[in-house]
Amino acid sequence: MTQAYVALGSNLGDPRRQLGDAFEALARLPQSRLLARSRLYRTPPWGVQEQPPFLNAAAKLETALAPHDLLDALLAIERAAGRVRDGERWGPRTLDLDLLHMDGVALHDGRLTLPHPRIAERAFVLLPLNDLAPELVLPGQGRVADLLAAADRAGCEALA
Ligand code: 5RU
Ligand code: CA
Ligand code: CA
Repeated sequence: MTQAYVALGSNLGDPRRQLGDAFEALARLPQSRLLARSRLYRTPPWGVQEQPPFLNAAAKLETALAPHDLLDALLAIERAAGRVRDGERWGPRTLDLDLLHMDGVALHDGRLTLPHPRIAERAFVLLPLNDLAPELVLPGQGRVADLLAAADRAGCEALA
């Protein structure tokens, strides 16, 4: 079994409900257990700024799935949430699930890079990940709590 961390994001439809449903879907993944869920954060949109604010969160799983099988399962959860991929790369979405890290795994291919290469620069990933694993060291990037301390979290807030 491997511990895995997944980022959740939504800024279309009913983001709070979609993240709640996504946590339930993660809890039902085969050969896996949902160990912890972060708080929800409201965050300003990065990348393309003319879109609604996001809700972001993170999940900690224990899984026997191989990385690409877990990725396929996450994409299936996105599709079940009504995610439409219309070619706009950074556009608004009902649900985005990103595999951030799996303990002991480093890989890079056309579908997946682990650890996710852009965690260090994204407060909307670091804030929820810090709820789950402040001491986690991401190879090549650093310790989550240190990365968060250096990140620009302007406009980000935890929901009650
Ligand atoms: C460029 C820079 C593109 C940073 C992207 C989310 C990026 C987002 C999200 C917030 C995107 C990828 N902004 N922008 N939360 N995803 N707040 O989940 F992240 S598009
Ligand atoms: Ca993403
Ligand atoms: Ca994604």
